[in-house]
Amino acid sequence: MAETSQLRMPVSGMTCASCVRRVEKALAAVSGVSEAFVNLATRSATLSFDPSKTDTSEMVRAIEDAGYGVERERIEA
Ligand code: 9UX
Repeated sequence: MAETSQLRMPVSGMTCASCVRRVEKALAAVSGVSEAFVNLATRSATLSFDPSKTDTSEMVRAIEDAGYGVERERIEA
């Protein structure tokens, strides 16, 4: 049975709705991520993922590779 974990991370550098879609797409492309919602108003990403398939650092890297930033110390499990 697949396990699902959730976490929320602050995303910096987003200024428009296209940014939101870019970050959501980058996160959804990570193997093990089942849901990725990005909120422009709160500048945060809410993620559901299988912890046996991916981890925080991989999801952070996906955001950074898309050209945005994450304040690692403010990631909430
Ligand atoms: Mo909007 Mo975001 O024109 O990198 S896509 S600012």
